[in-house]
Amino acid sequence: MSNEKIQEVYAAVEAGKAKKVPAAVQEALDAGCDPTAILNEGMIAAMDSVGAKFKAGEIFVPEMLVAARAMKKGVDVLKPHLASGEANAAGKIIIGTVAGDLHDIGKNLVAMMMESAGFEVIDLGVDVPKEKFVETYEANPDTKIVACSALLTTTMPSLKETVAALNAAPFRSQIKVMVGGAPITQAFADEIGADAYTEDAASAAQKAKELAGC
Ligand code: B1M
Repeated sequence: MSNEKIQEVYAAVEAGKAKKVPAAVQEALDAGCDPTAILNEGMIAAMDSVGAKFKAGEIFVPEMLVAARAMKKGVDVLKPHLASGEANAAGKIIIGTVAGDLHDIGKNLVAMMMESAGFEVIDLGVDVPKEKFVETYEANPDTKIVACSALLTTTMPSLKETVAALNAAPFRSQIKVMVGGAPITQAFADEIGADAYTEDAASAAQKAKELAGC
């Protein structure tokens, strides 16, 4: 029964039904589905399917965009059920998707999970120039972690440049630099000199707590 409800979320996100997704997520919650399962098996899995169809030339950018909008509506409903932490107690985090990259769903999930873990999150959005990460730290020197997302293989060099700019900054020893996104690996994170790589939003929040000494 609850699996059926998650399948309905999956189908609505995959089809980009922005009006239907919030109701489908609510129904899945009401049926007792685990919020994390709704997110992973319903919404993220649907986006993977959308990505595979795009790659196969079955759908195009507008359809990806519509699915992304639908997913965001669903995340709004899910957010209070995933959030749990004490607000702002763990410290400050700066987060953004690197220059040239417009994908924000994964980054938004990471930001949301970090907020849930008790961090105050300064979200710089997408297509963030490396200088902006540095300037934002300078304006917020109590920041503990700078977190950067890259979702395209073509923006991995941009992530490298961003981390290099942070590594060259005089405040480098005061912060931890976290990186992530679908094409990123632990090996790449090590190569570019980041402090931590995590695969998904939940482990990013967990790692952030560890790095901040919470
Ligand atoms: Co684009 N896109 N897209 N896209 N898009 C992908 C990423 C792609 C894999 C699709 C495919 O071909 N199969 C492919 C990249 C291929 C590659 O890199 N080799 C791709 C492409 C090619 C493109 C364009 C180039 C298409 C074009 O224009 N021809 C273009 C690039 C635009 C740009 O950025 N400059 C483009 C555009 C778009 C849209 C704007 C239409 C839209 C984004 C809308 C938005 O984000 N608001 C879009 C979408 C929706 C996708 C897919 C379908 C879904 C992305 C998504 O939201 N996934 C995607 C296919 C896919 O992912 N399977 C695809 C769900 C999200 C939860 O996952 O973002 O991976 P993800 O986040 C994960 C982890 O990566 C991790 O946590 C999250 C889960 O818990 N994570 C972190 C993320 N950040 C982290 C940071 C951390 C730790 C973990 O620490 C700091």
